Amino acid sequence: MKIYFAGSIRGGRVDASLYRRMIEHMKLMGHAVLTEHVGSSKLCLEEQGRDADARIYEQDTAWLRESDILIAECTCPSLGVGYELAYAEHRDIPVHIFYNSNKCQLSAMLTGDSYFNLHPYENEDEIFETLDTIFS
Ligand code: 6K6
Repeated sequence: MKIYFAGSIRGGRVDASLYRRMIEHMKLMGHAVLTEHVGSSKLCLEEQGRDADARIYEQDTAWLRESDILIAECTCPSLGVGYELAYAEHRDIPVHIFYNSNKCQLSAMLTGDSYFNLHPYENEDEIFETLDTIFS
């Protein structure tokens, strides 16, 4: 499957290493993760100006349109990830949202939308078990 992985970038990188572990897990299952860079420790976080940011937007929305599924880690709030979730719903792309229920209160705009598959977790092992179930 082609997977779009969404995680916070300018919203904060506190969970970047978790994103990388989730991406690696999905790749080991034999899937293509189109957005591997979301787990990178070397991302540029500053605004790049309208033209450069437009290229990011065009590339990411193109990847999203060709994806079979969106996997999002939403513990760290991100406007960009919220946008991607709504974009995927609009195009009937299945969406799975992971969040640490001990660390955050997810927005009611996500928990209140029955389109989204919600996966609250308390420890990291639960994430990988759930990913195995989603892709089995
Ligand atoms: C690349 C080149 C220059 O700067 C960059 C880094 N920026 C981004 N690169 C790729 N995707 C991005 C970038 N910034 C945001 N996104 C997309 O939005 C990703 O797919 C994330 O899931 C989401 C994060 O949004 P914010 O609001 O936390 O940045």
